[in-house]
Amino acid sequence: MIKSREERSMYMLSRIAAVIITAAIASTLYASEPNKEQQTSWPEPDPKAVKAWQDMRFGMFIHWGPVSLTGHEIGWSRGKETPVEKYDMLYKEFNPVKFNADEWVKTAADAGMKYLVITTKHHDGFCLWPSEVTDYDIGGTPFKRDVLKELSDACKKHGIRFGTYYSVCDWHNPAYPLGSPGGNTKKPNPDLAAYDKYLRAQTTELVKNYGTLVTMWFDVPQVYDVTYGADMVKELRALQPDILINNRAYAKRGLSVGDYDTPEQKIGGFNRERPWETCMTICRQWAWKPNDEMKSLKQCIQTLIYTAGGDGNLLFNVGPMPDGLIEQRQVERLKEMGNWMAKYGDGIYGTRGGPFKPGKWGASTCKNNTIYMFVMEWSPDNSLHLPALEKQIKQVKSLTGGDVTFNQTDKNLIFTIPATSRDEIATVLEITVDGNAFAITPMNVEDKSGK
Ligand code: H79
Repeated sequence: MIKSREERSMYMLSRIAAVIITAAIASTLYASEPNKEQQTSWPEPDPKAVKAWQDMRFGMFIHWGPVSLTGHEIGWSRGKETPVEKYDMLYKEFNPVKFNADEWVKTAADAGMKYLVITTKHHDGFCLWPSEVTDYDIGGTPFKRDVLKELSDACKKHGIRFGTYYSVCDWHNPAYPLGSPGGNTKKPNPDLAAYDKYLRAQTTELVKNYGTLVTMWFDVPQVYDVTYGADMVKELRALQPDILINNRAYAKRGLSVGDYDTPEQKIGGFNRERPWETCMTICRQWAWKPNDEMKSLKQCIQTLIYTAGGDGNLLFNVGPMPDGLIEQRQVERLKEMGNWMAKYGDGIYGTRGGPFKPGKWGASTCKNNTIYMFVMEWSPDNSLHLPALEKQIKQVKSLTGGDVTFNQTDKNLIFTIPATSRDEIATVLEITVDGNAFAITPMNVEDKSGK
C-alpha cells in the first residue's frame, strides 16, 4: 500500500513523538535511585567498531579440541558418548601435526570470510592455548604448540580479523558448580568466586596476548551472573576499547546485555535496531564428525543472503579433524562460497538489510544509492511483485545475467525476467535509486507464489 507524502510525514512525526516520550520515561526511570543492575550496566561499544564488524558480514567459526579424536560433539559428549574419565584424558593423545594456521586462514579468506573466531575453551574446559592458570591445555598435549598464537599471527598476515570464543561455563573445573553430562550434575565443592578468578585470569590472558581481538564470544553463562560478569566485561573493554562482546557474557535476568545478539543454528529475523550474528554449522555438528551431513552450496549461500538481508552477520562453523586439517569437501564448499562472493560480494559486504524484508521470495540489501535484490522465487508469470518503492528507480541490472524489465508506479513495483535467465541459487538484481536506499522504510513482501 502506497502512503501519500502527508501520511508519511504524519507517520514520521508520530515516530519522533514516540521517541521523545520513550526518552522522557527513560530519564525519569534513571533519575530514581539506581539499583544494583543499573549500576553495573553494559559498557556501550564504540559505534565505529560495531560498524566495521557489520561491514564484514561473513566470518569463520571454528570448534576444535581433543574431542575431535572421538568424532563426537564438543562439550556435550563428555559423560555421554564418552565417559568423563576418558574424555578428560583425550588431550594426552591430541597431536594435530598437520595443523597449519596459514591454511586455515587462507581457507577462510578464500571463502570471502573477513574474520575468524575459535573456541579457546568450550564447556569441556580444555584450553587451546598455554594458560598460566591450568595444565589442562595445549601445553599438556604432545603437540604443545600455541594454536591461538599461530592463528592470530596468520590472521594478521592475511588481513583477517581474529576473535576468541570462551565458554563461561566449565563442566571440568571443580570450582564451577555444574558438571557433565550437559551441566546437569552438581559438583561436590563448588566455589563460584574462585571460578570467577580463574575465568578473569584466562580472559585477561586472551585479550593481552593475542593481538587486537575483533570479539570475545562468550557462551552459556548458566550460573555466572551480573554480579561477576559486569566487572569482567568492563575490564575487557578497558583493555581493548574496540573489542565487541556478544550477548552471552553473563546470565541476563531480563537485562538486555551484549553488543550483539547471537541466534544459533537459525537465521535471525529482520532487525536493524540491534546488531546480530547468526552462528551456524556447515555440517550438523560443531565439532568434527566423520561423514557428517554437509549443507549444499545452495543452502550455504542462501543462508548468507537471508542473514545479510535481515541485517545480520553470518559466523559459519567448521570443525577441523584431529590431524589438524579441515575436511577437503568443506574446504571446497567454502571455496565455492568464495567464488560466489567474488561475483556478488558487493551486495553483501558493507550493506545493510532491506528495504524489502526477507521472505520466500528472497532478500534484499542496500548500500548508498543501490538496492541489491536476491530473488529466489518468481511468480508463475515470471515476475516479482513488490510494494511501491518510495524512491525513484534510475536503473536496474541483473548481475546474474539476462534482461530484466521493471514497472514502477505509486501502487507497486514489478520486475520481470525470462525464466531462462533466472539463477538457481538467487537471481541478483542491482537497482539504482535516486537517494539513500537505507532511508527507505523497510517493507514486507507479500507471498504471491501461490504455493
Ligand atoms: O558451541 C556451540 C554449542 O555447543 C553451544 N553454542 C554453540 C556456539 C551451546 N551450548 N549450549 N547450547 C548451545 C544450547 C543447547 C543446545 C542443545 Fe544440543 C541442543 C543441547 C542439546 C540439544 C547441541 C545439540 C548440543 C547437543 C546437541
